[in-house]
Amino acid sequence: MYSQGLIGSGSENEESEAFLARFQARIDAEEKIEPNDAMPLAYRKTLIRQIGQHAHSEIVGMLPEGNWITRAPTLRRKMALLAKVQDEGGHGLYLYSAAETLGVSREEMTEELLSGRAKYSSIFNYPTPTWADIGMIGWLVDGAAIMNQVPLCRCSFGPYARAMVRVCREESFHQRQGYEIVMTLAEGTDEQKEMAQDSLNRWWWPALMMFGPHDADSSNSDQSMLWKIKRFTNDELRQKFVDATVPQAEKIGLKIPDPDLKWNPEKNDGAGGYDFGALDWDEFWRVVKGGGPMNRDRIAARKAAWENGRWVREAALAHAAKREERAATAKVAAE
Ligand code: BYC
Repeated sequence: MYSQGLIGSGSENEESEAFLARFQARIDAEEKIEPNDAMPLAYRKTLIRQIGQHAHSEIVGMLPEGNWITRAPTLRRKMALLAKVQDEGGHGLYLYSAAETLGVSREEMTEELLSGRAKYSSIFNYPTPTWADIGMIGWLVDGAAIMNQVPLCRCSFGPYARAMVRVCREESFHQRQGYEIVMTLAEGTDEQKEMAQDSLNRWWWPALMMFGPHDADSSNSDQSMLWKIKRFTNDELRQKFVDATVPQAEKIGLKIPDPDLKWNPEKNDGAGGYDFGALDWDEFWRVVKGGGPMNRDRIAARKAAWENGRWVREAALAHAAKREERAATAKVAAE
């Protein structure tokens, strides 16, 4: 996702070697890059793409859980889910604001999402037919998100790094509430346990796909690592997630749906880790390109929300303009 009208893009078109070296030296010295600092155009574009995709993921990610708020089994579950979905909306807003500091507008980003030009996380294109899926999203999807986002708190771009600090705190609460839902089902009746296992079978592989393609197929990783936007590669984070999550599944008696999953004491430089089976990359790319089970519904829901909210945006702008006008009139009268 690339934007038009980037702040300062004109002068940055003439990026001399000395300018690029100075910029890289700041990155290597762990200095934070702030919105008004000079930066290579490609750095700006990479951030707009990633932060925009991240913001869209938070907003689209409200949909699969949002449709369970009224159906959650108890008042306590409803309240927690309502608060969680609201948190995700807040994350989207911090992230859109962080992207806006790079010179792209919220309207442009939304237009790119609704027209299908901007990506959002593949994971939100899977359906949530049972209550166990809501637990699974918290445990696995928020769990994977934390694994990816904790290193982003050290991202070289200041506004993104700072937004991630609060996001990670909230995601860690979400992960626990999800795990608690799954644990309750896993310790319940046979039928409830079966529901939890069926849900794990459906979400395990898509959760691993959240980390993106294999490093060898990751077109952006090398440069993003050099710029310290990413601190770990896609495969490194996927491995950390598997190693952290398998014992959690074992603790509540659920089985990871991977016949190739095996403890390997040699892995992770001798610290040990799990070998796991091959991901279905055809499925991954199909979903990323819009062919997942829920892609069409998700975009249709976002289009309807954007259209239905138009009058609210217009009314808020008209109200702000009126207040500004009144304040200006009052100032003139006072002089
Ligand atoms: N889905 O070169 P690569 C949440 C794209 S929401 C779709 O490795 P990169 C939550 C990638 O964009 C949290 N597309 O890319 C919310 C690239 O495309 P282009 C979501 C994917 O950027 C509600 C191409 O594939 N988290 O927690 O270096 C409820 C090649 O990939 C995916 C974030 O957004 C994917 N899974 O690394 C509950 C984290 N993977 O533009 C929970 C922020 C890759 O080159 N993003 N692609 O055509 C990142 O950390 C990085 O962008 C990624 C990909 C690790 C995802």
